[in-house]
Amino acid sequence: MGCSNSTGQVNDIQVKNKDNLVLGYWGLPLRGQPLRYILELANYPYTETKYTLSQATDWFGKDKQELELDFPNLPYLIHGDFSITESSNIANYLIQLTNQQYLQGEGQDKYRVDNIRYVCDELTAKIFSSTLQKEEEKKNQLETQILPKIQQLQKVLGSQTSFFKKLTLADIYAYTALAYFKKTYSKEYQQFASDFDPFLKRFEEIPRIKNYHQSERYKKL
Ligand SMILES: N[C@@H](CCC(=O)N[C@@H](CS)C(=O)NCC(=O)O)C(=O)O
Repeated sequence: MGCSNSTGQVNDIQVKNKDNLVLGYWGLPLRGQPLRYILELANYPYTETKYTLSQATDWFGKDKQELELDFPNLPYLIHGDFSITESSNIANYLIQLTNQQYLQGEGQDKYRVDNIRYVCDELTAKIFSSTLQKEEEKKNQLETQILPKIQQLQKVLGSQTSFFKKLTLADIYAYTALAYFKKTYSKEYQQFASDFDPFLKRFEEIPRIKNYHQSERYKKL
């Protein structure tokens, strides 16, 4: 049975007016970014705890123990007296909370959406880990792990500006991965620009995404 919550939406998550939603993650895009986009697309109020690499002890030496999460990790979500980790789990919770089930796609497309979602989640993590490597290993990871996935995405996207007819999680996760790839490997990105630039642009032009990208919430990342 559904219930009305403080934002007037109807779903089966009981939300009390005073429940503040807190997203904890590094002050970086990466695994936290799709979660922010889901919240921004719904215009759902949330606050963030952004940890910095220079003050990583705020997480590792303090909150990781003190927040009493069952499985302490970043990102985490705290919603009133409810808390969870695992980024995909958090994404699913936020979709339900904000009534944006359309983002998951319909019928068999749901599984194709998730296919792109999980490939892109891993791709984002691989791009990040490659940046921590020395030059030779970085090049090796780029060629063997990153570029093949980028090429596969290019083939699946084709000449479209979104992966499905409507906006889905596939676009959110692919945008996160491709924008990060463009920033990190701008030279290598050029060969894909004619296909991916229109895709990136379309996502950036969604009014709530545009507002978010211009806001302090995004700029402070
Ligand atoms: N499977 C987890 C992986 C989480 C993860 O690897 N978190 C990294 C950042 S992306 C981290 O720094 N975790 C903090 C920690 O290990 O305490 C998820 O999807 O949330």
